[in-house]
Amino acid sequence: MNLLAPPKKSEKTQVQYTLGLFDDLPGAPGGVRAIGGQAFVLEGFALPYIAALLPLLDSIKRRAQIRHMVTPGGFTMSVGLTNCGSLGWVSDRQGYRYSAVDPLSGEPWPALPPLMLELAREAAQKAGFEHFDPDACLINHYAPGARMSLHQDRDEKQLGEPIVSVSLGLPATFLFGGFERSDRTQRVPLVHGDVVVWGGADRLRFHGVLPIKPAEHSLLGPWRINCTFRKAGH
Ligand code: MD3
Ligand code: FE
Repeated sequence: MNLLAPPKKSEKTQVQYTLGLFDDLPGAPGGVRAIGGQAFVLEGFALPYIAALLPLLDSIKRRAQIRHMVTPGGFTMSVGLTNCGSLGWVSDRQGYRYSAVDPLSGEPWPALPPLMLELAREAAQKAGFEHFDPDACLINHYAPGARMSLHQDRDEKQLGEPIVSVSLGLPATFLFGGFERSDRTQRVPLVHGDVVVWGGADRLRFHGVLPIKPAEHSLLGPWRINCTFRKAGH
């Protein structure tokens, strides 16, 4: 497979609008869809990184296993997760927080590999956020049927920093809401290789993921993996 080729027609979702600003970037594998004032889908942006990225994710999972965390309300999440970076997101009956150690092993989380840092930085820059310096990468694993209910991400110390998310494997419908849980949501289809960057005002919108439809992905089998890069500490 030529990883530098543009995404196949079949992998493309409907284009909402493309910003002329990005049209002449050399080597851009796909278009850019704006889904909010400061939220952008970079179509296929991660495709050139995937061959190198998958073995890095395997190695992270060997050292910090995928687990299903319990929410403060006592529900077990359908999404399995792990982390890399100097901080990792954890949840238990006490609440949500970032922790420098993996509570299962008592060890620090695996380091953020340079290639993953580069992917996150390049994507943030393409969306207009310079000098993104993430210290946490949350790696979510969705089997068919797994979902993420509407929530806000507000545990990070610097809410001015963007979040970069990389979608791999099975397609998903991302729900992008407003600033109140009850606000209407926009459905954003995401496919393998898409990268989404959220910043500014859009950073605090409610969001979630609809249940993943049963299917097999040619590289990842019956899984969707989503890596979200965050600046969680100071
Ligand atoms: C939009 N993950 O881990 S992408 C999460 O696909 C999370 O696994 C989803 O929501 C997933 O918290 C969605 C990441 C994402 C992260 C933060 C956001 C999207 C966001 C903050 C504001 C708006
Ligand atoms: Fe989130």
